[in-house]
Amino acid sequence: MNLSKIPKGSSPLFLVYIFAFSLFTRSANSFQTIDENSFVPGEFLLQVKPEKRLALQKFFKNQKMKSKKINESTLLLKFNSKSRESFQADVLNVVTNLKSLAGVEIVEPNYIYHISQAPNDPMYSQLWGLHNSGQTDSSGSVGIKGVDINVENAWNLSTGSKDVVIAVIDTGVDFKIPDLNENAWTNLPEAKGLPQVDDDSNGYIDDIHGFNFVADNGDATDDNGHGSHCSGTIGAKGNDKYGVAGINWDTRIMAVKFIAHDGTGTLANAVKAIDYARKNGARIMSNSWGGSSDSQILKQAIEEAEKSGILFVAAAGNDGTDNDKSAFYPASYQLDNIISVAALNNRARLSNFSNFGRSTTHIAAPGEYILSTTPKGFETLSGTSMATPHVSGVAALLLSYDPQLNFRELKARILDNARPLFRLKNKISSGGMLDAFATLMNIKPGPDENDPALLKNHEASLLASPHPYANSVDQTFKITKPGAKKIAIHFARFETEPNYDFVEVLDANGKSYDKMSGYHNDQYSEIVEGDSIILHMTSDKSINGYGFDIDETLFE
Ligand SMILES: [Ca+2]
Ligand SMILES: [Ca+2]
Ligand SMILES: [Ca+2]
Ligand SMILES: [Ca+2]
Repeated sequence: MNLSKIPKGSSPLFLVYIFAFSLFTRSANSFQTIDENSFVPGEFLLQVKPEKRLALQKFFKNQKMKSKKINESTLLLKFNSKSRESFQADVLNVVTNLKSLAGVEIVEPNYIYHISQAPNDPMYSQLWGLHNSGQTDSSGSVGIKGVDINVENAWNLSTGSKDVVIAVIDTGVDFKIPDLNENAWTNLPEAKGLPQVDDDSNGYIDDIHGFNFVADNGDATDDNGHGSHCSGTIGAKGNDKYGVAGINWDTRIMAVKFIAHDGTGTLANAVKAIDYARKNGARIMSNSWGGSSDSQILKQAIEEAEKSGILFVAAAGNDGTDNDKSAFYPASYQLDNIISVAALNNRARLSNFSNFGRSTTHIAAPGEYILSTTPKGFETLSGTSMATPHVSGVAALLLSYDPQLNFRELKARILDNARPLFRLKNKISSGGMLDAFATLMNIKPGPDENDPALLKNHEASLLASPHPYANSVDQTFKITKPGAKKIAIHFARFETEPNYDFVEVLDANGKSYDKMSGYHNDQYSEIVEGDSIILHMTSDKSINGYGFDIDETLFE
């Protein structure tokens, strides 16, 4: 069964069904190489016609096989130890033979199911982006359970593969870091070759794990920390009882350094870096960098990568601005192979610093207080730089699971199966956050249950702040729907000076639900408990924006 053909928009129940079914069919397709840990050796479950059960049990007894009744129509069949060996040798034959018996309807190995696979890396519990248990991040923000990329379920399908080469185009990678060491891409002719000799004649001397375009040599060791941090999210060795786990426990990371120690890189070196990764076998490029300069030459280098079938994942930028209005490159180039990534915090909100753009920014991923590997040890960093390797990592994981996919399919699988978050509606083209399991399964997650649009009653409502609002405003607005249990509003327009002028959302008891600032046109407020929603507007002493217009009240 081809998983990519599962219809979209399936209900959660359907999802569970398909998951179980796919476990069976994937195993069935590979009986000869089936992992012996995936079923109990020598055991089969038989679904039989109830009226034939006793006769079959008698038959098995005569054959010196033990059978046990599970229910009226199900038998557990156990081979003795001798026949277990032949069973291991050819499971498919055994299944065929058992199926041919009169009264036997279904034969399956006695499969072993696992709890969602969590790795044993000691710092794993701090990685809220991979598993949000409601833990507090290093800023003290208490996370919302489940606001993560749902990778533990995906790890039941794949934990990565050494067949996938992913280029981290950045400050280099320090492969002396124990969690990164095993997952380095290695150019074998150079690794076994001679110093100062281009052993593989690819035009680059001593490019053992990648290339350094700052120093123009084969040593792409990270002298900043940024590239190693991104690499840890993509592919820190997982389940090794050490440090952190990456999205891919196994992968091959190509270190392509064009950004110097000070965190800056030139266009000339960016182009060389992209060309290098393209010519040397990368399938995915992870790019946690950018700027406002629109370069046709840079765009062409990425177009060449597209022609070679390479997915180019790029950070949306950290200015807190709308990329639809002021572009950020390379994320904003309109190319089919680019995914532009915004940053999310552990409470399902777009990071204040994250750029967005309803047409030019594609998906959000964890980007605040992300723990990962650096040459100095484990460090917590924030930025769309940290969100980007989550998406690149899931692209690599998907490629390990389904190696036939081309870059268009990789991109579509990731974006079409983003998990909807109402705060991302009208801000990010997919309207959602990265979901690794949904991406691998190709099943679209259901709607955001916190979405105010799902409240039963919608009523036109006209309420506005002064336009523009004044300096040092301290004003309260209130909307009441008597008898309502929950209430929310829709802002047709919301523009305040980012991080200086605020609109706090409260209930009648003064409980705070949100403190909004910046640009939230065509956005809902939080859902507030009770029949009243209160908006408390405050501004500082300079630079005042439009304010807000409310056009709808929602309640039930
Ligand atoms: Ca070489
Ligand atoms: Ca060499
Ligand atoms: Ca580890
Ligand atoms: Ca202001």
